[in-house]
Parts: sequence; C-alpha cells; structure tokens
Amino acid sequence: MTSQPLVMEASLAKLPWEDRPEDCADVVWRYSGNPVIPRNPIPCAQGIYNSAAVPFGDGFAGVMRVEHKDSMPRLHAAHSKDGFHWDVQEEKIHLTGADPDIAEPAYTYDPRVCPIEENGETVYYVTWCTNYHGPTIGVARTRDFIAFEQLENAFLPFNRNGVLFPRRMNGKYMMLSRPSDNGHTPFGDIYLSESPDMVHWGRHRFVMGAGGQWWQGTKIGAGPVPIETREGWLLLYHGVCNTCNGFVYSMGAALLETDNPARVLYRTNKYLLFPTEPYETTGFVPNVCFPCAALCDGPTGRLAIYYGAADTCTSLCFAYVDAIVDFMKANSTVF
Ligand code: BMA
Repeated sequence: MTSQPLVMEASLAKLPWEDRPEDCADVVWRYSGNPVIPRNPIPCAQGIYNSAAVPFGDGFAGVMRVEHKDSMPRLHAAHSKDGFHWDVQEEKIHLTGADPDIAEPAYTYDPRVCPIEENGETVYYVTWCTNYHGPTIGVARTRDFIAFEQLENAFLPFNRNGVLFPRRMNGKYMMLSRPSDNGHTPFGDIYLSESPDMVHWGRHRFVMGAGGQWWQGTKIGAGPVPIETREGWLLLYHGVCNTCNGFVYSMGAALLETDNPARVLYRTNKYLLFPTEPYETTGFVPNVCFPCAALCDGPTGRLAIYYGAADTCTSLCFAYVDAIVDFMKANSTVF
C-alpha cells in the first residue's frame, strides 16, 4: 500500500531550503543566513519585513512591506530566482481601479499573497492592512506582479491580518481576519468570513481566540495563507504576549477542519518559533517574529516560512508539515 502524502499542495520546482542542523531538535529551524532581506536594501527603505512570497514564473514573486524614511509603510513588488536573494523594486506598487473613496491609502502594510485558480489562470490576490479611517483589510489582484487592481476593502475599520484561503469553498471565497482597534490593539481573536464575489463579506464566524498560555494570551492573528492537508488546513499564526517591556510575537499552529475552517481540530499550546536571535530581539520593535508567507512543496511536505523580524528585516525558517501536525497533536489545547 502506498501512503499518500499528507500535504495536498502541488510540487514546487524550487524551494529555498536548508536541512535542520544536526544539533537542533526543534520542529522549526532558522536559515543560517538570516536575515534574507536586510534592513535597507533599497534607498527609500528604513526596513523591509512582514512580507509575502509565492512561486511565480521560474522563481518567486513577492509583495513586500517597505517602511519608508517618512516612517510610513508601503507595498513594493519583488522578485527572486531562488527565494533567498530578493530584488525589491524601488518604486512602490501603484494600485489602480479603486473607488476614489478608498484609493491612495496613506499606509499599506503586512501583505499576504494568495494564488487562486480562476477560469484556467492563476490570479494572485493581495490582502493587506490598509488605511480607511483607521486600519482595515485592503484587497487587490494581479496576474503579473506589474499591474495591481485594487478592489473594495473587505471589512469595516478596524481590522488587521486578512488572510485568504487558496480555493473557494461552496463557491465562496474565504478569509480569516482579526477585528482590532485603531492602535496597538491589546486584544484580538481570529474570525472567518465568506464572500461570493470578493466584494461583499458576511457569515462571520469565530475561529479561535487569544488565551490559554501566556505566549498567546493577549492576541492572535492569522499568518501565511493556510496549507491544505488531508487532515485539515494548517494555519500558522502569531500569538502575542504582553510584558512590562511591550508585546512579544511568537508563531504557533492550528489545524482547521477542511470543509468548515471555523472549527479548530488542534492548536499548539507551545510556540513553534519565539524571538531569540539578535535580529529578532533587536530592531525597530524588539521581540517580534511575524510570519506572513509559507512556500510548501506538497509531495515532500517541506515548508519555507518567511517572517518579519523585529519590524526591521525579513527572515526564513523551515519545517516539515507532518512534523508540525504531529507536534500539534502532542501539544494541543483547543479553547
Ligand atoms: C502589529 C502590526 C505588525 C507588527 C507588530 C509588532 O500590530 O503593526 O505589523 O509587526 O504589530 O510591532
């Protein structure tokens, strides 16, 4: 009997990858060359972090959060042949086609990119935290990472961490998000919403909330686009703890039911990644690991996760999906 691979994603021609060091027993390990995108590789940047990457062409494309030297974050397109070395465009993305009321947002940050097959072609949907009388979720789409068409904002303010699922369910687009406040929100739970047209969002359902262990006791938010496995959707998320020196951002994982991703099957009660390295503990905002994208090779289950480090630079870590699922089953508290 041949056992089918756990992960249902396609195989990737290329994946940035480094084997786990022999002296490391962790489920998630870091790239030895971190950070992959340093603080200011282009003149306008004060930092590049919390950014998204997907397979594209014969390499990878990305939408990056570039903090400009006026301290405002903007989205920039980027390309990479190997997933380690990135060419970030010096010009910000010019979003076109939006209703004038929501066009030209003053800030745009924490992008995710979600490929969805539509009528035989791949459409790359970008979701990010946009400004419309405060933070909410902006949506755009591109087919080539050159032209970006801005659609309607998904939600009312205030909201952050809008993350799409990579396929429709019962004909509906599905998005996770985290309702928030207008500042450095001291609370936050993950909700699921659905849309027939990527414009109107409803049937909002609670997925999971902050709490349980201290590392995820203050707020949580969806990270990369969920990865489909035979046992459910693997969701990597950030869990936040409040300390007398501010928030600390770690990464956890949950498994959501395939046909109803508002149901949580497992959820890590221990973090998978916690800020310990100098580039994670020192920077514009110390003690932040903020995952925004994951490249997954389906047949091998190898995972390369991009995460923002200390709101300053972009780093990579690696894992096997089956090891994360095993870890979740052994260290799970669902509440
Ligand atoms: C959140 C967002 C993220 C940031 C994090 C830590 O509220 O602003 O972009 O990484 O705080 O500062």
